[in-house]
Amino acid sequence: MKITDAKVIVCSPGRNFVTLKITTEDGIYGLGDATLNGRELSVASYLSDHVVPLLIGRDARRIEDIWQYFYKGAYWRRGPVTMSAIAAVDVALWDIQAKSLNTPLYQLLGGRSREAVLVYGHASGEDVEKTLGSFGHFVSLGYKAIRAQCGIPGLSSTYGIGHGGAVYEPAEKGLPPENQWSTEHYMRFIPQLFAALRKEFGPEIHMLHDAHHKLTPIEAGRVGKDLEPHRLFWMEDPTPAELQEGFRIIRHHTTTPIAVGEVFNSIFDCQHLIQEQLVDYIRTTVVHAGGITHLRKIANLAELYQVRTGCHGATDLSPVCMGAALHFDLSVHNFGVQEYMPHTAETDKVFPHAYSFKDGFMHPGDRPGIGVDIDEKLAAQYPYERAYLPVNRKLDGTLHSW
Ligand code: GCO
Ligand code: MG
Repeated sequence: MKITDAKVIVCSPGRNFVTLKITTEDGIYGLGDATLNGRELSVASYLSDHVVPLLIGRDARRIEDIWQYFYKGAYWRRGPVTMSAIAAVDVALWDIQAKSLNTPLYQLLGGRSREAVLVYGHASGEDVEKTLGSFGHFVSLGYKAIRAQCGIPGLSSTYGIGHGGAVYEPAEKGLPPENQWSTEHYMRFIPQLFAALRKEFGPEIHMLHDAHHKLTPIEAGRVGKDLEPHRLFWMEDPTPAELQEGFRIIRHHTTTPIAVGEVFNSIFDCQHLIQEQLVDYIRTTVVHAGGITHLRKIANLAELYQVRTGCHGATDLSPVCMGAALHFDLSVHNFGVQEYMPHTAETDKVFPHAYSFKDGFMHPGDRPGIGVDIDEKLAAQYPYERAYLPVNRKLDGTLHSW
C-alpha cells in the first residue's frame, strides 16, 4: 500500500492547528495532528520541507519501520518539533491501517480494556465564588473529575483562567501577553480554594489542580502537604521537570499524587521519574510524544511501576489528536484519566469526528480508523493567525516559568 501523497494543512478555526494528511495508492487517507502551540509553523516546515519528500513511495503498513526511519534516520533525536512531526506521520499511518482493515483503531491496539474513558474538565474563575460556580457547572454536565484553577488574590492575571467569563484558552492572538506571579500569594491561597470546593461538592468528585511548573520542589512539597486533607486526584506539574531529582523531595513530603509530562516528548524524559516511582500519572500525549507507537512504549514502561496515564488534552491538541488519544485510552491497561477541553464549534466543524462525551466519560466511536476527518475547503477559510502562550513575571519583574 504505497504512499502517493502527503500534505500539511495549517488552519485556524478559533485557534491554530497543523494537520498532516497522507494518501495511499488505493485512495485511503489518514490524518495526524502536528500542532505545537505557539511554534506551529516550525513543525509545518519540518514536515513539508523534510519529511513529506521521504514519505512518498513508502509502504504505509510499515508503521514501526517508518517511525524508526524518521527517529533514527534524522540523526538529530527527540525534541518537541521532531517528535510532533513523527507523531503526525505515525497517527496518520495508524489511521490508514485501521481504515484499510475496516476497524476502529482501538481494535488494533489490543481491543478495549474498559467501556469508556474517564475525562476531566476545566473549572476556573477569577475568584473562589466564580470557581465554585464553574465547578458546579461541570458537575451538572456529569463530569466525575474536574480540575480547578482560580485567580490568585493580589495577582492581576495567572495561568488557567478565562477572561471575562470566557472559556480558558492557552494561546492568545498577537504577541505573548505577560502574567504575574507570586509563589507566596499562591501558597497562602490555594488550600483555601480546595477547602471551599470540598465543602461545597463533597468527598466523591475527583478534584485536580495544575501548578503549571511554577514551584520549587520544597514549595511543591508544602503545597502537596497542605492539600492532603482535600484529597486531590492529582497535583500536576508541581515543578519544572528538567530537574527530575526534584521530585524525590516532593515525594518525601506529601502523599498528594503527582502528574507530570505534558511537555515531555520521549520515553527518555519519563524514564527516571517512572522507574524511581516519583510520579503517579504520566501526561505525555499522542502529538508531542511521537504518536501512538511511542506513547504505547511509555505506557508499557509505566505499567511496570504502577504509574497510570493521564494524557494532556487541552484545546491546542486538535480533534485529530483527541480522537487518537481516546483509542489509546480505551485500550491501554494502565489508563488513569484523559484531559478534555471541548473545542470551539468552528473547530469541530472543520474536524468532524465520531468521539462523544456522556456522563463524564468519552468514547472514540466505532468508525474505521481514528474516526476524525478534516473539511479542507472549510479549513482553507481559516488561515494561520499569529498567537503565543503567555510568559510569566514575578512581582519584581523577574522572568518566571509560566
Ligand atoms: C493543561 C496544560 C495546558 C497547557 C497548554 C500549552 O494541563 O491543559 O497545562 O493549559 O498550558 O496546553 O500549550
Ligand atoms: Mg498542565
